[in-house]
Amino acid sequence: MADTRRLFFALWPTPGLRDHIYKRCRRVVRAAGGKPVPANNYHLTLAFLGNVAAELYPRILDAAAAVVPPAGEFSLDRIGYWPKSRILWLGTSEPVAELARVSIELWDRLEPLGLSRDARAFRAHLTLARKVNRAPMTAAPDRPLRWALRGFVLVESITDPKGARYTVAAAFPAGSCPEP
Ligand code: 2AM
Repeated sequence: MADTRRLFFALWPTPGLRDHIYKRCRRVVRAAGGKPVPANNYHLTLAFLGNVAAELYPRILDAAAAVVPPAGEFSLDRIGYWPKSRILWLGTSEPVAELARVSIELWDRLEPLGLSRDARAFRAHLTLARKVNRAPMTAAPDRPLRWALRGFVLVESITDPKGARYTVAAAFPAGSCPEP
């Protein structure tokens, strides 16, 4: 089989934010009855690449380094459920333009490498649980969670018998772009 890597770009919470997400959502996650995502795996996907040829990896890094990383902050203030994918998620009540911008810019630079843009419109969400069969009992976390944007990361997903294992392969911090 060709040498491939399963990759996606994401926001990765700090340990402090990750703990707050876990604590403020655990009641609703427990009540939802699905398969909770382990807190160590929490992330907000910006662009899912899937399995890509390993030889593309250096060009993917270069493409990402040319994107202006997200800055500012936004609030995770909404819990939702997508029945089709059976996902319970934590997200935002309003679209976050800054995140949509980064997702679009990433794809603008990845497409020329032969990677396919997700046909669906970007919707910022952090998956809390999978295989969920019922809508959540509440539409908000115990309190909104503020996410201070400090850049984004490239994550490699390694599938082992216990489920997906995510490794941060590269970071693109805010403030790392060369001056024009
Ligand atoms: P999800 O949380 O809504 O499932 C790693 O799999 C990350 O990439 C997940 O956050 C997942 O979103 C996202 N993703 C987007 N498109 C995907 C796809 N076609 N297959 C698997 N994961 C996908």
